[in-house]
Amino acid sequence: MINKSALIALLFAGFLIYSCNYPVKSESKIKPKEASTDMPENVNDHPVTKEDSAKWVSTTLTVMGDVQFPLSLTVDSLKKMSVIGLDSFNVVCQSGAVTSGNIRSRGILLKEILEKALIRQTNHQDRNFYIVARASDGYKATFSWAELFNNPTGENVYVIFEENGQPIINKGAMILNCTNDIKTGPRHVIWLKSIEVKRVD
Ligand SMILES: Nc1nc2c(c(=O)[nH]1)N[C@H]1C(S)=C(S)[C@@H](COP(=O)(O)O)O[C@H]1N2
Ligand SMILES: [Mo]
Repeated sequence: MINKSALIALLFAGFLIYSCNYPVKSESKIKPKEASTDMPENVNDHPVTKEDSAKWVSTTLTVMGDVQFPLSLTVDSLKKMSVIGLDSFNVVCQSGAVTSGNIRSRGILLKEILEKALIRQTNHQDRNFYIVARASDGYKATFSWAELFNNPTGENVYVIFEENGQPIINKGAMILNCTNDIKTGPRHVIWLKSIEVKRVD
């Protein structure tokens, strides 16, 4: 004859065995997070301080590399070229965060600068160049010759010198952007200091 406390002890032991074999929640059963190629970025990763701007601002844009006429451009020289106005440009980080919104700007096409500097093409088939837009803090963006000269993107890459009716002070004096990029942040180069043309060996 089993007494009451023995029955309780038996039930408790049974429960313990059950819960060890069938844990309610198992770490291994938690679905791993989806792999992402994006860096975990957010708006707060992009503060531009007055100190940074004072340190990195470049008032000349050097065009160099595989070009016949290396150039040194200022905002004044850009103003003498074919200036285009842009409405409501948004800077969207790779993370999806809008870091700057609804910017009205003025600038010229990068293509016009490269046509002036004249890429040193030796013949008709010599088209494998890449163009690096470099900032004074070391940030850079890359374009290909075909992207600029044989694709609609060429009509969307600008060197900007004015935002919302004002000269660019904090992020300038010149900024490069590519308005048809899906995320415009990565190829939005603030503190632009050089455009470098390089031939693919
Ligand atoms: N020179 C320079 N340009 C840069 C960066 C930088 O660190 N240095 N950060 C980039 C990133 S990650 C983003 S999302 C955008 C943010 O631009 P905004 O601060 O003008 O909105 O600038 C891009 N351009
Ligand atoms: Mo970003």
